[in-house]
Amino acid sequence: MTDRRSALVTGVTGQDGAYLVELLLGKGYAVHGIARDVAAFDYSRLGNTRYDAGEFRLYNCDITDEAGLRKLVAAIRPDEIYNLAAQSHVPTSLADPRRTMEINATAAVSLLRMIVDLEFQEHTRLFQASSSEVFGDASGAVLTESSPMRPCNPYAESRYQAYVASTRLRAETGLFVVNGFLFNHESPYRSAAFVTRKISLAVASRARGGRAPLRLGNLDVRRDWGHARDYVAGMWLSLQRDQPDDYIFATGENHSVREFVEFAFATAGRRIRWQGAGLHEAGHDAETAERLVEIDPAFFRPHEISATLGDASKALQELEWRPRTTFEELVREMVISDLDRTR
Ligand code: F7E
Repeated sequence: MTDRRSALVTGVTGQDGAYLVELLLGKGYAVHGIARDVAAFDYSRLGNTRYDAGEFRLYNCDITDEAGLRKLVAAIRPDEIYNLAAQSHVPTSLADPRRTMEINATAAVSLLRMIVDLEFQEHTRLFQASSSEVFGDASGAVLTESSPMRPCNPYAESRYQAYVASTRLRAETGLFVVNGFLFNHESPYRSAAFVTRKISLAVASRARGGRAPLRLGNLDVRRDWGHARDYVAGMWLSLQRDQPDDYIFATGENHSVREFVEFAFATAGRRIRWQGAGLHEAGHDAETAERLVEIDPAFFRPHEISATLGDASKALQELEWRPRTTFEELVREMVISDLDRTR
């Protein structure tokens, strides 16, 4: 690789990895992507970005393989590291808290330590992907960087631990590490394990004749949903500052799962009429009376966060970051992408 700026992106095969690689290549970086299975990297996600073997490299490495990761970090000596590797699904963290902790906390902390041990802290800056989940259920309060943190599931606990360790190491060693408290961010690349993509895929499946109703949990939880493309821009901006700090990335607007469902089906020309209540509620096509949505208790969570809402004014003031995509544009893009894909 040449003397261009270099970035190491962990978890490169995920949704955020795709957008971040595109952004960094567009800025002329030498990008080194690592993941457990780089064969899963989907080059079509890079869109029209120009890249060649000299600028973009992929490496197979599990983030929990400390020795393997250390070898790579030492050899690459990256200017920037974006730690996006994570077990990021809340229900999976309830089923497998140990693995969630290993990936999201233990491996993240050892990556930070590694930079210090290699004496790279004068040179290498690190973005640590954190989450609005660390704040727990704040009963719809508008969250800022100084809001109390009350994690209420293993996923949130793991993110919280990585946050605590990174701020401590920052104070102790001068390491340039930024925590980004990312609120829900979605796109056509989102995995179907998350509710937004589950909905957009169901709308597309219905449009091509599928008959199975979409089965969902709590329709009335509200999330501050933004577009992943906007959030990776914030990650990059946060590493360009003179001093490291922590930032909320959010839209400042929230919507219910119910609204997401209604808007997604409306994009495909269907209006939903809700009937019944509680577990017996169902969404029907207002014209044809077909049953489109039903409730499945399996998707309810033990400690649900009823609403999230973030205040990103610090990122706006210090990074000049703002979300560009509206809720309506996000839903439309996801649904249209799935309709096109299945056509
Ligand atoms: O759930 C409700 C569910 O799984 C959103 C991750 O990126 O954002 C994400 O975490 C809401 C929850 O995302 C279904 O109960 C209803 O209230 O799409 P989700 P999440 O758990 O909010 C945070 C910020 C992260 O950091 C995470 O890594 O939707 N919901 N019915 C459902 N959720 C799912 N998955 N499936 C349902 O059928």
